[in-house]
Amino acid sequence: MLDNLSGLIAKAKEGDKRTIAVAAAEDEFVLKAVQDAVVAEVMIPLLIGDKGEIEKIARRLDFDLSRVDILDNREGAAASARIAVSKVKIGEADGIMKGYISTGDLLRAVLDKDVGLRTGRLLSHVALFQSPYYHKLLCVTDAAMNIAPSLDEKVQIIQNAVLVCRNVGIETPKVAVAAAVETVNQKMEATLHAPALKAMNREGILTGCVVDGPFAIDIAVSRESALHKGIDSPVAGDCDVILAPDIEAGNMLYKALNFLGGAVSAAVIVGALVPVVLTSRSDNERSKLYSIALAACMGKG
Ligand code: COD
Repeated sequence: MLDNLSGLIAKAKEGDKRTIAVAAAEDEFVLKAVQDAVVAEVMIPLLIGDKGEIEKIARRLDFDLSRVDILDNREGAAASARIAVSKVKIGEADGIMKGYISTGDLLRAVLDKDVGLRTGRLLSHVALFQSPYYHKLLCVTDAAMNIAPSLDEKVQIIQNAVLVCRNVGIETPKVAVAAAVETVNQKMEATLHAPALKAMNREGILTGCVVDGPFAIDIAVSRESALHKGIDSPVAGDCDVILAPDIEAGNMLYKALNFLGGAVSAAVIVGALVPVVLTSRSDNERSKLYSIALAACMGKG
């Protein structure tokens, strides 16, 4: 089991290195992250976008592109995303990374009914955190894709998180269904979803994990707080996964951990044919590298 995110780098280096297609690579922050990933030897980049711009930025970064494949595209970012998707389809790329393109436009190319990378499963965002205030890696989902997931979508979001957890050696993750309170309140949907998810888990419909909740975040991550409130659950204070009620809560938790909680993270979208990396400008350099490494080691034993 990985106890810190730097282990992702070692894992990504094992065996064959994965090729990641960078859609609309003509962006300084993105190319810096790609350069770090190349130096760390975690992946092989395939840069798609305006070649002249990419080369100009690379010179500024002192990034040697002599051994990097670049696919010149001057038809705009959405076209670069379609090319990235097509490269996966023909087996020339094992992952996709977001460049200078909106998240929505990139995801729409991935979700395209005819030429996209759908598998029939729900796509969701899974983030792993290493926080100085928690005793192990912590997964948060979904901070960036599913806006207001239904109960059925939450089942699939948990299943995707279980997949990512297994990839880093957490075999049976403990999943806390996060809410504002620990009791059912008809006006708070998360508190209605929690007992339903818990029941599905108990009945063997939702497998590979232990689900409990609703839990406020303090109960999910602090045994002391849980005991203080009289909650005795194997998940309380020791959860591996926090299931956010919706994208706003998930995104705020993601940003709060990174900006206020001293955490580093690694995040990917899973559920498509290949993982998709959505590093944003505001992610720190380490987190960008870890996200690329996570995408590059998904499915490696
Ligand atoms: N998994 C699988 N299929 C999906 C998913 C999913 N998570 N989401 C949509 N689809 C399918 C639908 O079934 C449908 O067939 C098609 O894709 C289009 O779905 P719509 O109508 O919901 O598509 P859009 O274009 O309105 O929205 C899809 C987005 C992924 C763009 C949307 O969910 C979105 O904007 N998510 C938030 C992205 C974001 O802004 N993140 C910000 C933080 S980085």
